[in-house]
Amino acid sequence: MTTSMSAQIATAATSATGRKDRNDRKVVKPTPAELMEDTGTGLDYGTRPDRMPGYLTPTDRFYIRSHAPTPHVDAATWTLHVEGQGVHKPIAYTYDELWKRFPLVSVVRTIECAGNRRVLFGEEIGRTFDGTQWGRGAIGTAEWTGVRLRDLLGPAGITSGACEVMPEGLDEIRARLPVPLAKACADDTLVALAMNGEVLPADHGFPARLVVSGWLGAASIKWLGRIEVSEEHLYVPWNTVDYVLIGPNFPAHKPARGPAITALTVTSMVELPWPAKLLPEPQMIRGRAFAGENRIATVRYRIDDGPWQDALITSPVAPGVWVRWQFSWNPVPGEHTLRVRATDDQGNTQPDVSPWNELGYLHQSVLAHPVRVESRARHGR
Ligand SMILES: Nc1nc2c(c(=O)[nH]1)N[C@H]1C(S)=C(S)[C@@H](COP(=O)(O)O)O[C@H]1N2
Ligand SMILES: [Mo]
Repeated sequence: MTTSMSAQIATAATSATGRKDRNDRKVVKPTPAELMEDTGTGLDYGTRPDRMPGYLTPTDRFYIRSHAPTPHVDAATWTLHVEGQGVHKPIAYTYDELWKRFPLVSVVRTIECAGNRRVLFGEEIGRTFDGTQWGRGAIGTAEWTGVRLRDLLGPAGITSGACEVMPEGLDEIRARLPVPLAKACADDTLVALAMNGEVLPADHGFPARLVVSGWLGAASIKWLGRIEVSEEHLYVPWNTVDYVLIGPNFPAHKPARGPAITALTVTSMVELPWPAKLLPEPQMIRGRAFAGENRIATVRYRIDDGPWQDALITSPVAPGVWVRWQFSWNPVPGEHTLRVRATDDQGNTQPDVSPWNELGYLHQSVLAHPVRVESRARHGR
């Protein structure tokens, strides 16, 4: 895998530049409407929940969430700096060194934006939120290959007082969000160089991105340029004004407007369009459930006012990745409502209403998925 990946490095960089020259798009990969939902920002594209063929999200439809245009980084001259008061000896790595000097690790992990389902959150409470207008598509699962962050920190010598590690992106906004040292040193916190067996695509962070298992997507900083190790808590826009919970239930901690979002909460989705149209015949209904750093324990579903029943979980269950589930249904013609409620191994369960917060984050309510069932003669009209 390594050899073929290195062979692709040149191609990845060239094609990125080529496309940028041809038009003014802010992202590089094609985002066809059959696979991705355009949120209208030119930067953010969701995965269509009904276009997820297997357990992993294929890279061609993996959602993109960027606060600024995809930067074009030349891996040949790029270096990753590890520095800050929390290291004894600052160090810089070249791209080649990252591939060769450290053990390569592959993990399958889900990345989800804290703002996923923001539109549905607005509908739930009868208002709209500012921010990217996400439906259900700001979530995806990939196999990430790279180097453990702790392996990169080691040679710099972490001080005994170090407490936070802050990756910084090379995009226009210099995206950065600190994570506690323990989380930074976890087995599955990676500096990823590849995604689904291919060199990391430009939009997903080429040449290197962080993958922080179970945390809000914003922690998985793309286009890494610098990693700061600190001996004190760092305040940056993303943990004081942007990715914080603001509202009556969430006390502000100055200078932060509210508690910073860390691990994600338990959620689920049905792999059908919204609203869905089905034929009145026996069929398998499939979906996903995700519980951040926890494991999914059960997934239950309910059709209209019927009983809650167990769906069958058909994939491995682990922290930091979604599960796939299914149940069979032979629907009768008419309008139906499908509800799914996932519960994690800590006893957290999807509520009927999500705690309101000004920026519309962490929507996790049981969704009332509208389904119309029509006979073949009327279907498709
Ligand atoms: N440098 C940088 N990293 C970033 C972002 C960004 O705008 N700049 N967006 C973050 C957010 S909010 C999310 S949800 C994830 C999305 O990752 P993806 O685009 O690969 O799906 O990247 C995170 N990493
Ligand atoms: Mo995000």
